[in-house]
Amino acid sequence: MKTVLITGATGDVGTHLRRELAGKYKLRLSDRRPLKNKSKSESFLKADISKMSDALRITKGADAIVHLGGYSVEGPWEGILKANIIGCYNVFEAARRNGVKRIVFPTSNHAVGFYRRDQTIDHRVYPKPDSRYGVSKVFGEALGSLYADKYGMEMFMIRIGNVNPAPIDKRRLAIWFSPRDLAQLVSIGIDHPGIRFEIVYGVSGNTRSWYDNSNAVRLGYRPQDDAETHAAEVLAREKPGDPRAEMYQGGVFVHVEEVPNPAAPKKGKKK
Ligand code: 15L
Repeated sequence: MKTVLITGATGDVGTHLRRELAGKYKLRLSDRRPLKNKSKSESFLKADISKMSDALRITKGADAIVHLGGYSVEGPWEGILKANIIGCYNVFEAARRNGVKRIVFPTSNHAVGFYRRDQTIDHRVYPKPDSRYGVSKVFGEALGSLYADKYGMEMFMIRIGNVNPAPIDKRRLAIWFSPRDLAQLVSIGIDHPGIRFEIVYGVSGNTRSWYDNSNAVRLGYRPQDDAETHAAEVLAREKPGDPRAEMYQGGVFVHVEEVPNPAAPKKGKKK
């Protein structure tokens, strides 16, 4: 059984992934926050990936890495720089030094959020980030490309839409990614032979998708879910939003300056 390191494992996506991948891989989890409810088949290493020594410690001996760690929304530059740029560099570089070839990097729809909603885009489009967060994801994609070409590493970049048990609004009807579809695509990223550098979209088989996800299909992805089954109830409660947010795929990320970081330690609690 492969040992798969999941960084940022205590976050929402990590929590879905742990449940969906249980029994398929030996899961080594890491986060700077403590992990509650660890199962017997999981191990946990507390780590701050903005420190290279921590990144080296957690990546040692892994067969593959799913690098979820870092800011998952728009935030202040200092936080994005430390968690998403330095943290990403440290994890990729530590993997290289420790001989871990395969990395699944959940990039984001916000790497291309300034494409309009009436456009269909594929994995070959030029990035159009909608936020500092989006820029940090473009950085991760570029770093992955460098490490694939220069060091022969195997980089699987998933531009994730929104992982949730069900789509939560109109925009998410296009970019919803059900937990079981997430697990299927991450497993392709871990196991598919002969990956060098690939970009795919992390979305379910949504009728309203604005992505041409043929690269994922080529690699074997067969989504089980379609947000359309939730469309009537989602649209019934939808309220008109900011016109800029309505025009672009990235939604509010195209104009907000900050969104509370779900990964931040709670105020008054020790890091
Ligand atoms: C993302 O990239 C975030 O990680 C997630 O929290 C959502 O905000 C998602 O995009 C989205 O666009 O809904």
